[in-house]
Amino acid sequence: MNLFSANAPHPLRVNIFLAEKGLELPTVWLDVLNGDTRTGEHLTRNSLGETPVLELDDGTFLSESTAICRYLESIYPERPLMGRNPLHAAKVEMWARRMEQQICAPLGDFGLHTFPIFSEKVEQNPTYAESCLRLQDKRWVWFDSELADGRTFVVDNELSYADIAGATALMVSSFVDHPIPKGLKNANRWADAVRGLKGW
Ligand SMILES: N[C@@H](CCC(=O)N[C@@H](CS)C(=O)NCC(=O)O)C(=O)O
Repeated sequence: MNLFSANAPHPLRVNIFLAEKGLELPTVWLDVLNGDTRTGEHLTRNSLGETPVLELDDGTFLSESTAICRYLESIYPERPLMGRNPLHAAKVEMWARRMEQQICAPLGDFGLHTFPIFSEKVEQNPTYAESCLRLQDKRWVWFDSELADGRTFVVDNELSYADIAGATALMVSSFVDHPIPKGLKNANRWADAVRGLKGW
C-alpha cells in the first residue's frame, strides 16, 4: 500500500488514524498549495484532484478520508476507532457526520471562498465567506453545550474516528486564524485533546 498525503485538513484524519493505531505506511507527501494535487498524474489517482488517496497493492486507488479509514479499520482491527459493537459503531457514524456537516463545513467553505488556489474550484463569494465564520461560532457554541457533561471525546468519552474527523476543523481554524472562542471551555477541552493525538 502507498498513501498519498499532505499537510492538509483531510489527509490529517488518515495520518492521525494510522498513528493512533500504531501503523505506518509508505507515504508520498504532496504540496496542495503548490498544485501537486492538480497534475495529470494525481488526477489519474483521484479525478477530483484531492488528497488523501490510498493506493492498494492491486493498483486500486481509494479516495475520501472516511472511506480510507474504514478500509484500514477492516484490515487492521486492533484498537477499534470506528466502533466496538453495532451501537458504538452507529454512534461513531452519527458523530462523524455531525463533525463533517456541523463543525467542519462552515470553516471549510470559508477556506474554499477565500484561498486564491480554490478560485478555480468555486465562484468565490467574500460575503458568504464572512457569514461562514459567524455560523462557525454558533456551531462551536452548540458543540460546547454537547460536551457540558464533562466528557472530552465525543462518543462515550473514548477516542474514535468522530474526534479524528473533527481534527480537520481544527487545522482549518489554525490556517485561517479563527480559533474556538476561549470561553467555550468544553469545546476547547476537546480541541486540546485532539491536538495532542499522535499523527499531527
Ligand atoms: N471529502 C474529501 C476531501 C478531500 C480534500 O478536500 N482534500 C484537500 C486537502 S484538505 C485537497 O487535497 N485539495 C487539493 C486541491 O483542491 O487541489 C476527503 O474527505 O478526503
